[in-house]
Amino acid sequence: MDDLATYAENTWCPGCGNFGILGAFKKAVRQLEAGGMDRRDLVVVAGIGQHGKIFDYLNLSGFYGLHGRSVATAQGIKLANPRLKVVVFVGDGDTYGEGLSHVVFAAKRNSDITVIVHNNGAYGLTTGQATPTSVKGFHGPSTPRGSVEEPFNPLMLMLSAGATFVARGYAAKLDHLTDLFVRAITHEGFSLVDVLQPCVTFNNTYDLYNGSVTELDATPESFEDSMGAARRTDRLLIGVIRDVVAEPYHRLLLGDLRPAETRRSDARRLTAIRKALA
Ligand SMILES: Cc1ncc(C[n+]2csc(CCOP(=O)(O)OP(=O)(O)O)c2C)c(N)n1
Ligand code: SF4
Repeated sequence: MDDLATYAENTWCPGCGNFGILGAFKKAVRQLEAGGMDRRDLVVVAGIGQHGKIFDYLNLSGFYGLHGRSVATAQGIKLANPRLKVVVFVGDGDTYGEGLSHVVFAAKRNSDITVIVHNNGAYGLTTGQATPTSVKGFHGPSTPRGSVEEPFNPLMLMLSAGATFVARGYAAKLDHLTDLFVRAITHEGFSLVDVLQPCVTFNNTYDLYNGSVTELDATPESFEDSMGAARRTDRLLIGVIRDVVAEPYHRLLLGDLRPAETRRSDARRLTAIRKALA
């Protein structure tokens, strides 16, 4: 029996890359449990979109954020209870579009959360509009004559913002993706895994990725080499592109404090607020 599954009926299109992400994540959770993690210490936050449905299909605790705001929610959860592992599932429209500033600042401050981006180059749930990672020429309801914009490179953006762990995976390479998820969640500090996720209905990129995705041999050592790996377009490199150690935000800000565990009772807080306002 799959004890990570739920009763929810899966409504993703057959062949959607999201199935690979769900499968790899379940495998990663089991590996982390085998290493001693308690799944009750894992919190899932999901954005709004096809990607967000992953939370419906996972028997784990969590929270649906607003579209574009789930990275902010995840940071709040981590600050309130730093003992928790917080994983956020977001879409490329959700987080590189509406929520861009949240993910940039989460990376800058090294917030100890893991962001998993279902990057399908389209706003899937709302029927295929162009996102910041849609390729030039992309046809959709918002770009009927083809997008005239160049996409931006999210990995280069995250590196520039100071992310301490940056990786790219491919939804069709399940074991490789599982390993990326385990490493990202184990990493102390901000981690982002950008997952190349074919959307069979609005942006079917299986052939493109099968022909160009290449596994990195090793994590680049210098920042410049990480940038070089992220920038490549002749091959799409998958693997860990950056992995460095730095103090996470919650420890810099709070030391060993755990606000959720040491918080005052409502009555004491009300008394303190009344006193402050008097
Ligand atoms: C603030 C706000 N703007 C727009 C919407 C409508 N909306 C819901 S899902 C979605 C698209 C999601 O696209 P993406 O984040 O790329 O995820 P996908 O569906 O492709 O997984 C949009 C625009 C919303 N719910 N809230
Ligand atoms: S529309 Fe695209 S992203 Fe949504 S379920 Fe179908 S294949 Fe997946």
